[in-house]
Amino acid sequence: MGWDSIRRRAAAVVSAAFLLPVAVAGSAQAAPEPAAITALPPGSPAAVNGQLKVCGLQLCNQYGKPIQLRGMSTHGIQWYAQCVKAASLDALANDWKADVLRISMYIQEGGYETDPAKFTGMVHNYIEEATKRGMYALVDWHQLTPGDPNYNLSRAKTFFTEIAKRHKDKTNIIYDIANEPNGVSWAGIKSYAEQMIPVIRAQDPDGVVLVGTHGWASLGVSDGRTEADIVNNPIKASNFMYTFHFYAASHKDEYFNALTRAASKLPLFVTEFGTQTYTGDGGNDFAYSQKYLDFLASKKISWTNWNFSDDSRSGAVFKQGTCAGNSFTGTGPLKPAGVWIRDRIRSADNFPTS
Ligand code: IDC
Repeated sequence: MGWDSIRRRAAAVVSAAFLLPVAVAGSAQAAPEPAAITALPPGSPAAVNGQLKVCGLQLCNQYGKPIQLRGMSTHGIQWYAQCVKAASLDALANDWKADVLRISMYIQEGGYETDPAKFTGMVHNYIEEATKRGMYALVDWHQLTPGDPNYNLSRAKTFFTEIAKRHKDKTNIIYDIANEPNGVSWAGIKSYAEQMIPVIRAQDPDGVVLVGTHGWASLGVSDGRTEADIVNNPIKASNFMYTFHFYAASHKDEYFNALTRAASKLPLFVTEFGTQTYTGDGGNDFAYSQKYLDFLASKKISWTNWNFSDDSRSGAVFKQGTCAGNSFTGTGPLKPAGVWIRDRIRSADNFPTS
């Protein structure tokens, strides 16, 4: 079923129920929290699918049906906030027909640690902007260097408590607590996840949580390990998924085969991939990328592509300079990787409602 017919069918199920009583103007309450929950546009991906839940190995919608979400990841918001604005998000939702926006907030490299209040505020805002446009908001704790997520544990607790507390009544938030763990064992990541998941659940009991796997979210392959580390020692929690990342010009059969084996054993979400090398640059391998995407479609494994910016690299979908203006629709502003990925995000969704 196409997105447009879903839009028509679901139009009646308007989410007026999302509106909460508006705070009394001039009340003494200092809390700057929004008075009302932003409504999801009827018929949009997030309105149709509603609150997600991990069921078995799948990501299921509010009707308990497995679905695949497809969308884009921002670049680091400390560098490319200029690419995440009204016109570009309108294009992502309406022209690209994306289901999900991954909000990539680095912790180091000039990110969250330098100004927690500022970055938390940016993420709050992007969540509202995604919500207004009917997309899921995937909040990415983009730890990378250092690679051990335990290094940022207390920061992560503070950040996710604030995010989950503010947005717990929304149905379109997904929490990614570790982008790409590296230089850390699977046991170390598991320990981190088992501390973080309850922190989020204390605020938002039904939000889906994602956890990066060892070896830069390679299911361990980049460390010379395999998914067996996880299968033999899974995270003790519910309603979460493991993440897998690939860059198709670098990561061929060994990675692909690990993915295919893991897909029959672990709930997976591909929160990052590129059609080029792991530098996010270089030539595109669209043939191998298609092999990955065909497999992900066959298993209804959700994905977000890296990245929605105009940096100089081949994996940034927009031509350099695009983000200074307001023209984001169509293929005109896109590099080759952008043209390719837009087509694959635009193709019809399949969101069963009964
Ligand atoms: C890259 C950015 C680049 C930045 C670099 C270092 O494109 O501008 O200087 O990070 O932080 C990942 C990471 C992601 C990388 C991306 C491409 O999650 O942060 O972005 N990549 O190298 N894992 C594999 C590839």
